[in-house]
Amino acid sequence: MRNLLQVLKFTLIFFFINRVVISAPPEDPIKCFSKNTNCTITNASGIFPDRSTCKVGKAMYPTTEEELISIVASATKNKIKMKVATRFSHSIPKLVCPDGQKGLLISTNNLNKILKIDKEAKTMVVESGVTLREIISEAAKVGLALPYTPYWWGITIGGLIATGAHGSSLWGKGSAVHEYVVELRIVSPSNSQDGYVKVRSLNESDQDHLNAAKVSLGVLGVISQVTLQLESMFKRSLTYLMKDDTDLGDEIISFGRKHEFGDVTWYPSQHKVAYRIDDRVPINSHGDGLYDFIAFRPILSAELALTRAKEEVQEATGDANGKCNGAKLLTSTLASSGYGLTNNGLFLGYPIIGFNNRMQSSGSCLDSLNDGMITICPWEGQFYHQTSFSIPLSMVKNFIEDVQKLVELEPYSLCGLELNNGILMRYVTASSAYLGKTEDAVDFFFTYYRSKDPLRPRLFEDIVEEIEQIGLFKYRGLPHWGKNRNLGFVGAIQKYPNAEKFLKVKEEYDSLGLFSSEWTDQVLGLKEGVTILNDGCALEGLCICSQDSHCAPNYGYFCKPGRIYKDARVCAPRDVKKTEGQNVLKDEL
Ligand SMILES: Cc1cc2nc3c(=O)[nH]c(=O)nc-3n(C[C@H](O)[C@H](O)[C@H](O)COP(=O)(O)OP(=O)(O)OC[C@H]3O[C@@H](n4cnc5c(N)ncnc54)[C@H](O)[C@@H]3O)c2cc1C
Ligand SMILES: *[C@@H]1O[C@H](CO)[C@@H](O)[C@H](O)[C@H]1NC(C)=O
Ligand SMILES: *[C@@H]1O[C@H](CO)[C@@H](O)[C@H](O)[C@H]1NC(C)=O
Ligand SMILES: CC(=O)N[C@H]1CO[C@H](CO)[C@@H](O)[C@@H]1O
Repeated sequence: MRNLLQVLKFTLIFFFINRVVISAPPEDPIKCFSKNTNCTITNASGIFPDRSTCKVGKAMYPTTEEELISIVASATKNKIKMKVATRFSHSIPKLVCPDGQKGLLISTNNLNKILKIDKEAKTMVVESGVTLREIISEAAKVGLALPYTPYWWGITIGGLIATGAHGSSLWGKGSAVHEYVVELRIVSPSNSQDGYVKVRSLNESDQDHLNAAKVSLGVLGVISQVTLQLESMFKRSLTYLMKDDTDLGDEIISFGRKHEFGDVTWYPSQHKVAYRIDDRVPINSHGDGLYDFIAFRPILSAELALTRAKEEVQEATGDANGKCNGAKLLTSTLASSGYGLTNNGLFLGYPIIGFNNRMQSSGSCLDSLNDGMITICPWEGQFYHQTSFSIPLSMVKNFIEDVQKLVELEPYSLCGLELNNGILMRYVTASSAYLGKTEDAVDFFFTYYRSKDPLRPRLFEDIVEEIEQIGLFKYRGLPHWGKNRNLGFVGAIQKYPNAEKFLKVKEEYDSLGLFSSEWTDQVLGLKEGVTILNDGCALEGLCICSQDSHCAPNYGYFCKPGRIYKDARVCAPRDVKKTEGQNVLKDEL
């Protein structure tokens, strides 16, 4: 009870502060020492998986396609490596970094105009730096909707399609935004006869190129414009239902087929599942719902610092039980506050019915981002790893049961995931995009603690690593291109039967590889070295351990086979039976 009051108090404080905060646009992730030269770029979480800094020679901010064309032409003429940067840079892997220190970043920050909305054809033409938030709200103004989108709206159309970003649905063409791209314009290097640049407009009459360009990882050139197929605005009705997780493996597929926008959040240590029952309803259904997801709202930076400090202490003292109690409180607080859902400004229970544009994505913390001291997005100043892969429907049940077996062996092991909103499971469908999903699948998304000290192991590190390897290798999960640690991309390209076709288009569009980097070559299987071997590399997900030094022998963590997946190699405490240093009080759960 006291804890609940505490939470309420914080909520009131941050509502109040929210009102007095002056909105400021997010800071540009590109920082330059002198005017647009000698720059660095970080991802939004401030750090790449390998903790390196990305230095570039120059950053440019075209405002029109003409300017963009001349920038690409001039860089091509001078054989300068290029990469596209966005105003957000929200991807975790090092996709955005050109090789060497003389590279060029072309920011889409000022390519941010909505060019055309055709109400008859229900299409929208936007420049590639336009944000998801604007697309949703501008479409809604004329009664149109992009049906399925990522849940966070602080990303650009260029960046999100380049990494295959998605929402959750098995219906129709599924939840990936690139499925609704009917045309795009892309600016790529070319030979001197062409003036060193070529602009292509791709539509469905050129399936081969469009299938390559939809999910491009940014290696084909700069997408300057995107045409999206929208539909008429509709309403949705959403209810969260918390259930026991015993039959999750049996339920998962039928649930996805039954509910157009359904998703599932799993709290495996609590044996609980929150089913998001989310369906289209007639437009005249009563309700003015809004989903302002709590985890995407601004939060006091002081409160965040406290949360982090608490988890650091729990890690240092091996207080798995503390994590589990924290997770239980968080899960129940979120559930009882409706996760951020309201109707006419209040949450009084389900269902919440509202227009699609108010229910599909959110991110109110964007409005107060980087205002210095007061409120920030909840993930800033945190330090975490993210793993996200999709597992074909035919194997999802097995995967879930494997995770359940691990929880049986170590009941407290996944509370750390639950402290970070649990395991989010979303539906995605097979795509014609060459680097899109190869089968209908469930995407699993995990966020977990990362130590500031790269040589320090995490609590129950072995169990989470084993789950990661079971997903990626036993069931051949496809990594989300915009998330994951290095090991997520081991052998990834071999899982795509159309990879060769993609590489052919890449060769045609950019034979010099000016938009490629060592990292994208490694991810695309053109170079060795997705993983990095050094002391502690497995702790950081830079490698799969093959010897003890890849773990943390000083802290008693050694490289060992998995508990149930013997092919896994994980960093585990010497005596797993006693789970050394993991101070577990059985009666508390
Ligand atoms: C809080 C949060 C929530 C998220 N939620 C979801 C979710 O619900 N579902 C989901 O699938 N993902 C989600 N993501 C991941 C997100 O969708 C991806 O990281 C996305 O790629 C980020 O887009 P961005 O605009 O920041 O692009 P960036 O990360 O800046 O760029 C990504 C890549 O695309 C390239 N690129 C960008 N623009 C262009 C262009 N115009 N032409 C060519 N190449 C280009 C870049 O060079 C880079 O290689 C989330 C991320 C965060 C931080
Ligand atoms: C930029 O970096 C180059 C090479 O590292 C250096 O020679 C030059 O002086 C730097 N310029 C500025 C303005 O810092
Ligand atoms: C598709 O592109 C081709 C070549 O640019 C063009 O001739 C054709 O009209 C386009 N089709 C549609 C439906 O826009
Ligand atoms: C846009 C953004 O969030 N940038 C962050 C990048 O990382 C640094 C720390 O390395 C943060 O201070 C920035 O806010």
